[in-house]
Amino acid sequence: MAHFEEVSNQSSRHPKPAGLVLQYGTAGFRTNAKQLDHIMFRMGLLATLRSKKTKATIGVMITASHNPEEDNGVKLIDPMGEMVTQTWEGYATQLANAEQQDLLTVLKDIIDKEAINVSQEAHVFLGKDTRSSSASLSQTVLDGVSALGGHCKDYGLVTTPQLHYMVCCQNTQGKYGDATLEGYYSKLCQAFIQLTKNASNRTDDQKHLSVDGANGIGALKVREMERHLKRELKISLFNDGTEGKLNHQCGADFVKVQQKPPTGVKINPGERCCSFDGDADRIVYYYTDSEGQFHLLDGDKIATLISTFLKELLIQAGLDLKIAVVQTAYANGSSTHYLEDTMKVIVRCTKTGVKHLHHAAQEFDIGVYFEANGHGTVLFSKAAEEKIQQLAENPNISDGKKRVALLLQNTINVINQTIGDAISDMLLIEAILAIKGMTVQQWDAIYADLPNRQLKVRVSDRRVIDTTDAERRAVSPPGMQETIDSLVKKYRQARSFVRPSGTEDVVRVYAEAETQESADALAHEVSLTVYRLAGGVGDEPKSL
Ligand code: G16
Repeated sequence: MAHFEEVSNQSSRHPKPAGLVLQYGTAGFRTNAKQLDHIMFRMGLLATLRSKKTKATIGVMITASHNPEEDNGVKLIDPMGEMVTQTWEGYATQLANAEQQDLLTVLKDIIDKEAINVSQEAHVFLGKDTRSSSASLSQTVLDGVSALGGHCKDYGLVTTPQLHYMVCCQNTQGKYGDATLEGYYSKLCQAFIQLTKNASNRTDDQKHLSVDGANGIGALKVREMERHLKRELKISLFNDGTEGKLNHQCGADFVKVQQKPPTGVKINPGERCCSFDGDADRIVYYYTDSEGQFHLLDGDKIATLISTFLKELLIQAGLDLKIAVVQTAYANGSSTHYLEDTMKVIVRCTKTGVKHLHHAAQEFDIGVYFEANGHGTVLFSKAAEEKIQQLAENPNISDGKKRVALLLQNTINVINQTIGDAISDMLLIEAILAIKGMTVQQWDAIYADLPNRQLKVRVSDRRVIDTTDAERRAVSPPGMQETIDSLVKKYRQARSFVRPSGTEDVVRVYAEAETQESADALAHEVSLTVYRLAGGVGDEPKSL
């Protein structure tokens, strides 16, 4: 086949370093950018095959999100804007690790297994973040796509969720929106403006929000969007990439893990601030009080705010729709208690990674999913959207109900249902706070977080740790879970778990307890356990 000759020729320009093994992890491949050229070429090939198989447009996003600037990565996006399926993640790993001389064999194997018609047309949408390595890596993806005769539309610099959105728009023939940046901004911002019309007399202070762009793509895109907001939201943008380094001492991951404000942001006491991560698919909020104390409103608080708002609207509308919140093991224990006991919503726990949360959320009429790190969105089933639309179009309902139905419709429109989206989440949160006339302090007071601590431990091979029960229990190495259980028993209201990261070469440790001292001590003791039982490298973890 002509295509295979071309693949063979082109792949020799993007050779795989012999012996290098990489896994398609929590969010695609991620490592130092210097090791990724062959991966990009091969993901160009795989995206083209996936497109031929599904007869739909597939997305390829070049980003390493929250990782440091010198890393990069790639994620594949399926036709409805969701993460690629697990079977194809497996193919991605096989293709990535095939030694140079075996590449065609592995490629043909995938074609056979999936019964792909190679002469089928293929379309790929490509996007990249602002990392210095992204430009050349995206050229390599183009080589991969064209080697198999695919067509590629290069969106250039976009946030990860923007590319997910474009793919979904394209494959729904525009029903989800226009597959352009203008289309994205105008859909979200129009919905936001409609929503905030339901808020009375907002002052300039209430319309103001400080945004930490993590020196990444999100900052650029907020700037681009601003004029669509018609001054209904007044953004002070910090860490916009003109000076600082990507994700360095700033951004959602830094703020969440360090539990402190980012550098480079002017924070006035009591004012709402938020941080995006490096590819703008995560968001966390925070403020400092008059005593200078930092208050974080993470993904759990965001899920609570959104699900409370939606539940209230459903009751007012008289709509009987099943709403659930999906979390991971990182969810603060207080949030789970509040959601289950006070709000009486169904709560599900899945493994880390939005693909897992997304699938669990799809089982409900309305699925609100958020990781504690601020990655999340809301999914509405087709049936739920139809019921809401029927209500909005029903001429026999009261003005009050009509208003609620419109609120629900605009809420659906402001949300990017394809994936967690910092820009869309920010607009939704700002709209909810405005409509409810709620301050960030009132939002924060819905429940009090249990003090918690996250740590990282380096080990020689993090795959020695295997987990079960949505990553809440370790099944290997032997003795690890028993030790964690006995450590947890020493503290009140305590919980702890460990899991290998799927984006960084570390083991993550999470602990929560009644006091910060206890959470810190427990996290340290569990870190030592990991270090001793799972082959720690470097110095032993020190106490905090
Ligand atoms: C990615 C995933 C998230 C996950 C995070 C950390 O986020 O999309 O679902 O929570 O990595 O994963 P891990 O603990 O396995 O390293 P991002 O924003 O970096 O793409």
